Amino acid sequence: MIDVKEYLKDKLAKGTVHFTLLDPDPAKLDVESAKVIAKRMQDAGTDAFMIGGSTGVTTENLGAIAVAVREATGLPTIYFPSDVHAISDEVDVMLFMSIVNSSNPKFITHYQAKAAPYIKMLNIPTIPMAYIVVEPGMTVGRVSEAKLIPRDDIEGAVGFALAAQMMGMQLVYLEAGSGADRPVPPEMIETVKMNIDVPLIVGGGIRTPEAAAAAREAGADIIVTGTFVEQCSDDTLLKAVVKAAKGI
Ligand code: 1GP
Repeated sequence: MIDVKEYLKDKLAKGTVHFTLLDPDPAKLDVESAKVIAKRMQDAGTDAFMIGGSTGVTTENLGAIAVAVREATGLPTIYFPSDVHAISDEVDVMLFMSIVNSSNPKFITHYQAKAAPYIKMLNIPTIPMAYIVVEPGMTVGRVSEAKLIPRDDIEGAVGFALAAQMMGMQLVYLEAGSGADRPVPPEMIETVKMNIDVPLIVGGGIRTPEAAAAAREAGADIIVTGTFVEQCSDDTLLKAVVKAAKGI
């Protein structure tokens, strides 16, 4: 298994990192397509694969996609959890996340308390991460009962990010929601980044080289693309988005 913390430290020291998000819900992705997409994304220059989705994730489909990605690329597999019942030791690391602006304590600490003993038993490495859902929030905003951060409430986003860092979170994720029509505003990324010391992940609605470059220039350390990767069959465009995200 890859030591993802070390891998990331190394990559982040060299510049902005790109993560490909794969949704293991079999209604959206099968194992064979996952191998093909993973290889294409590796060729496009992606650094790692996040695996997760808001619905339909099970231990079995999560594990199967992690194995497929590992076999196809050898790149890190990172579980981006959604369901306390779906936990697989086939991933290299799990983002142990709290949806810090949820209005339901289940998503802040209660599900985590249910999952933690099981994660310990399986000996899965974890990285503590604060997940902050910004408008429009999409499915994850709805499912997690997030009190969405308005797009112009930069101070609100900074408050959550800083509080999370003070609580010991090692990553902060600003999420506009998968498939969002607008990504997180660059001004919000910039101000949050200025206020925290831990790496900042940004995702949701990034599907053009311009949007990826804007997130990187605003200060995102890690840029995530999911929907775009699922939908784009143009390898040149895939490469252009990854390059813009990484600034290469
Ligand atoms: C969702 O931020 C990720 O959690 C990716 O969003 O699917 O819009 O790229 P997209």
